[in-house]
Amino acid sequence: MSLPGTGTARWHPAWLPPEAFRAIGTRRVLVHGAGPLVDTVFEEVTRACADHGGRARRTGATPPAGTTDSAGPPDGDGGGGPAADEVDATQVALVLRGAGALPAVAGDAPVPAGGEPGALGDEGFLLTRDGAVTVLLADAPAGLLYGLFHLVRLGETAFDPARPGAVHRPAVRRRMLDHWDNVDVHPVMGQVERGYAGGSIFWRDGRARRDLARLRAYGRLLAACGINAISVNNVNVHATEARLLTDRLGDVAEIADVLRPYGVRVHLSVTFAAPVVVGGLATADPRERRVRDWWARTTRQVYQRIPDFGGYLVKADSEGQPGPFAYGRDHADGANLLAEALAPHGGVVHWRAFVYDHRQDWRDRSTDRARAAYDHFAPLDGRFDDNVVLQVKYGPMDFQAREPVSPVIAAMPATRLAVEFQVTQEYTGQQRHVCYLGPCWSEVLGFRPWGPDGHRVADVVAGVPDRGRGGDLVAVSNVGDDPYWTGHPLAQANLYAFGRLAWDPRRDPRAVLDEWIDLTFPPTTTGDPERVRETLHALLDDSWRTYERYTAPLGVGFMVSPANRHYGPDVDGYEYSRWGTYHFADRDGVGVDRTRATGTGFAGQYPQPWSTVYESVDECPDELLLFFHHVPYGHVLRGGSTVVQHIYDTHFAGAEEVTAMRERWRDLAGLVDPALYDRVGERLDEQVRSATEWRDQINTYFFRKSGVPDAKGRRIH
Ligand code: GCV
Repeated sequence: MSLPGTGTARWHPAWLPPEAFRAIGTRRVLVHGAGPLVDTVFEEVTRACADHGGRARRTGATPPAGTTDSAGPPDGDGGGGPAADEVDATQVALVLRGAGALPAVAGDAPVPAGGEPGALGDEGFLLTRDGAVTVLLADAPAGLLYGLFHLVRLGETAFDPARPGAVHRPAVRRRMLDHWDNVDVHPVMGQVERGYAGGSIFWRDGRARRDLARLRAYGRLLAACGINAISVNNVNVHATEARLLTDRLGDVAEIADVLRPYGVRVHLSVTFAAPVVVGGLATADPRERRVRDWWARTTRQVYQRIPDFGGYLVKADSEGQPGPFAYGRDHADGANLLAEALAPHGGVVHWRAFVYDHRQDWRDRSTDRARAAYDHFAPLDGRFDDNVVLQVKYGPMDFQAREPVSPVIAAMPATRLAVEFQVTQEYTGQQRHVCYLGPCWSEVLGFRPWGPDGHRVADVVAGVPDRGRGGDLVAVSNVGDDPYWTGHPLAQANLYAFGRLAWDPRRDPRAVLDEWIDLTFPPTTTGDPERVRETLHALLDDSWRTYERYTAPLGVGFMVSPANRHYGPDVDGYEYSRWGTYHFADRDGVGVDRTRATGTGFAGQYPQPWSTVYESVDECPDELLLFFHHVPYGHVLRGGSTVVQHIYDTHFAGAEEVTAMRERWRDLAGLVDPALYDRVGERLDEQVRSATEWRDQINTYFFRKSGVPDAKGRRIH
């Protein structure tokens, strides 16, 4: 592995290997504009040109320390002041409008509709041409940075004279990653809760790691896929982590300093009990003046240290975390308390809607965990301050491979909402299994809660009149200190896809994968780019559905091993637990009755047409049948098969598909980096083992329960 500008690298370059910058790095590039993010753009361009023989030049700014206004590569090769003919020879101009007069090379570039000066917003950019010059224009420095990475993604095609001009803007204003990283190693959860990529890149054994070079590389990767916010500690806030808000704030400020040049703002998970835990007060009651003063004072201090601090992320009254209920207050009281403290500084509160009874009695059929978020939050719509973002997991349960879209998303038009995904693969193979989640997220974002003619989830998040005030897309990070960042090298695709879909939720996840493949395995380096692309598509495209096929069937969820922390099968592992995650299989049938007529009534939380569709055993989509209905094993699915035969068929098929994936990977021997090849190969061996285990346990379980043999006579134990 080698990194741009370094010797032996400690980490894989992921989607930013030096080769990815070849197209821009071979050209004469002008960067025009002022400010730290433009400095970053210029540094990137300068490095690319140094690597590939082009020339970088800067106008419109006092140059950053250590360079000259007309610098070529930093080692001086090709540097020196630009002669007039060199200026004329500019091939690419990245221009921040408003930073003095436009350079002549970009002055006559046609501006596509919507790209008029001032119209591009904080992060947008437009790509056009002025004669022979490719011109990228932005109205704000972040737009220039995102524009640069757009050019990198496009490669040579960016410079095609026939390329029509186009305006690009993110659909969602905040595209955020939440790290569930602990500062102290937690006795049960370790350094990173649900982390499958080694330790934390921020913290180790109670201290800040201060691996600033790596943090910077991380910021660069995030910016290159469009992520602009991050929270740096677990939503379960323990004693040490609570102090990040106060006497350990310097650690957070240091991370913010490193990520700032890449446009990534830092947020902090805080405990609702902070006034008590670190503030020395006797109460955290949101109605108490001294509590409000404490938050105001503490938050002011945060902003003195980190002027662009993003805000607080709060898990309250959830899974044992403290919250406003202790004081007889509700979630709006709690969230608005923090919002009030953050508002003068432009900060936001992400208040999580993941609230349910985690001490449920499995004998109690009237309590339904799936109902909980809606029951708690829908009545509060309209009561949250403008800088509160209610953060809702995409499904009503907990990041299962298949869930319906959370009904909360359609129920709170007067509240800002963030939809939360889980890039870390807690329930989807824990980065030992290939499971490309782009198609899952794309389905969620494209879901239309009000039926075929209505708005999509992505529209609600972006903001639509009467339906949604606009909010964010958020995901739990899958990154750790592993050299490949994500444990499984192919899990990098999930992080990349989250960022790209958050920027543009309408993108086809296969096209996103194409981008990721071309950047990570540049065609010029692999010897057989077609084979690399085809093989990676063959492994990744359908891997989420393959995973679904060999694990819990038809949307029923869980069936994972509590002992192995949610890895591998254990059909009844949670059946008699307090977590509310049951499948209710008996000798006659399986599934959870969530209908209004005879069940928990959860189906009634959806607007039409979905409440009717989900209520009906005949209309309910097969893949969600057992989420909404308890049916006999002989129930015939819309697809024509019985439930139990479907279980057998999908489990045999899923396990076979994984074996085929492993075979397919062998096509890449000698074509990709050998260490990466071996790492993926080892994980595929484990995936084959695990998928076989899933197949056998699930099939055997249902065969024993139902007594129904496999119609195809295959071996069931
Ligand atoms: C951070 C699930 C996970 C927990 C996680 C929680 C949450 O319950 O298993 O590890 O806690 O979700 O999202 O808050």
